[in-house]
Amino acid sequence: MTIEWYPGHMGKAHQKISELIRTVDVIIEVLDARLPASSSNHLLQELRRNKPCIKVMNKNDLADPAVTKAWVRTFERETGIRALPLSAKQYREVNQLTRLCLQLAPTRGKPGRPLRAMVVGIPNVGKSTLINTLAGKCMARVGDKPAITTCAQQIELRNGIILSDTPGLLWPDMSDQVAAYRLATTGAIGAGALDYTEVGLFAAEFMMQRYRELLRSRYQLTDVADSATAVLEAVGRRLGCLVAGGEIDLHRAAEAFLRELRAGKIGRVSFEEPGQDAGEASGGEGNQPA
Ligand SMILES: Nc1nc2c(ncn2[C@@H]2O[C@H](COP(=O)(O)OP(=O)(O)OP(=O)(O)O)[C@@H](O)[C@H]2O)c(=O)[nH]1
Ligand SMILES: [Mg+2]
Repeated sequence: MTIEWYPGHMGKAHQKISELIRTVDVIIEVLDARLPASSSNHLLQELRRNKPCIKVMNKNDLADPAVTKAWVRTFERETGIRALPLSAKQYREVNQLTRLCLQLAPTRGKPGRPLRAMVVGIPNVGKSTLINTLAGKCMARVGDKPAITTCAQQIELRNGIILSDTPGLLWPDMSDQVAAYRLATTGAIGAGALDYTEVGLFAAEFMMQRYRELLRSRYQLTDVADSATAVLEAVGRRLGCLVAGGEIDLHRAAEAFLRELRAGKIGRVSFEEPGQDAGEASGGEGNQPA
C-alpha cells in the first residue's frame, strides 16, 4: 500500500509557518534521531533560507548512539547549522538549547529585544514536549500519536526567549516510499493512512538485517528467521497474538511489534546512516515497501 498522509491542517500550517518564519531569529528543527534524513522536511528547508538553524535530534534515548554521532558530524559540516542530539523530556539536555540560541542570535534575548525561535518539524517528533520542558510546565498539548498540535502557539519563556510551537508538517507528495515506511514505523504517520501488517513486515525485515541480535535477545529466539513474515510470526507467538486454533494473528503481531519498537523495548535502533541511499539503509532489496 502506498502511504500518503497530508491532512488539511498541514496546508494551513505551511502557510502560517511561511508567514511567521520571517519574524524569527532562530529555527529549531526537531528531527527524529532514529531517522534524521527521512524526518527532515524539504518544505521547511526551503522556508528556512539562510536563517540560523539548530537541528535537534530528538528521542536520542531510542537511537543507536554510534549512528547519531555520525549524523552530528555530517550536519555540522553545513554552514549555519548546529546539531544537538537530546531527549526532550530531560531538562539538563534541553537546557543547552537556550545557550545555543543565544550564540546564534547574540544581539537578542535582552530586555526589549526578545529572541524569537520557532520549533518546526514533522508530526510526533516531540516539538511540544521540548517546549514544555523548556518552559518548565505543560504549556503545549502532547500525545503519542501524530497531529496533536494543529495550530501555531507562542510561549514566552522567562529568559527573554519567545518560542513558537507549530503543527507537525509533512509534504503532499510522498514519492519516496522507503522514507514513508520509516516514518510510519516510528509513528509519524496517522494510523488511518497505513496498513499495520505491511509496516510491521517492513520493520521486521529491517531489524532482521541490521539488529538481529536485539531481536534474538528481546524475544528469546534461538535463531532469527530469514523472512520478515517468519520473524513477525515468531514475535507474535512470543507475545501471544493468536487466533482460535493457535494460528498467529499477523495484524496484531505487527501492531504489538511496532509498539515495542517505537517504545525502545527492543533496544536503541537507528533506521538510517549518513551517506546511505534509501535501499541500502533499509537493508537491501528485500524490504522495499509493496
Ligand atoms: N522516548 C522519547 N519519547 C519522546 C521524547 N520526546 C517526546 N516523546 C514522546 O513523543 C510523543 C510525541 O510528542 P509531542 O511533543 O506531542 O510531539 P509533537 O512533535 O509536538 O507532535 P505533533 O504536535 O503531533 O506534531 C509523546 O508521546 C512524547 O511523550 C523523547 O525524547 N524520547
Ligand atoms: Mg505538538
